[in-house]
Amino acid sequence: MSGLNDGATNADVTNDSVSVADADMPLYAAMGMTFMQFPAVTTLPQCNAEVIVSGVPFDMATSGRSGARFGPQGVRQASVNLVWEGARWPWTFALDDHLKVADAGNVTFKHGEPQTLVDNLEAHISHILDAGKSALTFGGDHFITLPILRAYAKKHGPVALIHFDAHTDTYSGGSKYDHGTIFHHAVQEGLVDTEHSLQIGIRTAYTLENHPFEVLDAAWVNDLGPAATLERIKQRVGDKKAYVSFDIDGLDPAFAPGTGTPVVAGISIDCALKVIRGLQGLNLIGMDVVEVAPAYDHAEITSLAGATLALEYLYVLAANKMA
Ligand SMILES: [Mn+2]
Repeated sequence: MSGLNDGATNADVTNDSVSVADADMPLYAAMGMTFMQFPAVTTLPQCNAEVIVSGVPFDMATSGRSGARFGPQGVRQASVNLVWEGARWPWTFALDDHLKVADAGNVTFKHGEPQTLVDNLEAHISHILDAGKSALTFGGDHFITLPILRAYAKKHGPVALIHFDAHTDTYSGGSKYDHGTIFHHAVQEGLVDTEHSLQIGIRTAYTLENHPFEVLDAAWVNDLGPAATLERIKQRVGDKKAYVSFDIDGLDPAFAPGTGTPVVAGISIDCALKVIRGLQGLNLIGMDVVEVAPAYDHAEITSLAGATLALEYLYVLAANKMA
């Protein structure tokens, strides 16, 4: 063990996955544990995992309360509660028997230079996709979905988007690094196949005229329930390649208080899990869970919800493979 004054610096300390204190790495970027205790990986093309988990500890695009940079670690920490169950209820098989998943740690960037996050994240996701794998990514604020979608569109063409959120994130004020404008830019850049995309759980103002997405607002979902919601999703998405973006503030603050811009009267975690579980049979190619901000959380409610939604998605991928 190095003493304090022997010339060693933190930059010399490494573990299997990341350099703990790379000069360009923001504080808190180092990974403490993996999601669901999946193996940690560094060399993506050589690893045999089919799904690569990544964290993006970035919240410089947040308009409200910051703190989503701690989301990846919050979700990974809460996932410990889910590891013991060999076959997650109500699934009848163990995930590990049917889907190989690994955790690649956190995407890093240069502090104060948001464009380096944009570049590094798109390159990282492209690296995963070019290796024939798919991505499950934990934010970070919702801005991270834009570079991810750029990588996905480059590989797969415009994707059908299944977007859970309290906000449409289609605001067009022109701001570039902004978690409220990402789907405006994604549409402008042709990353999303809007004819086959939906936004679910919306309960804040947006421009109704020429809105590019079908919206299932929170009141509609709460009144009609998960079965009707799934019917609309399946009809809209069809057999298109579909990407799921889950802003945790789509859930009601009772189920997800730990987030930057909470809005009351959202959907329940029970409803959201039933909807994710019901996506079985769709051509799912990726997912992110964003806006978990553990500093505003209580008893890991929000982190656990995020971890559980992501795990449910992995079971759906496994079930799709088995079908
Ligand atoms: Mn959002």
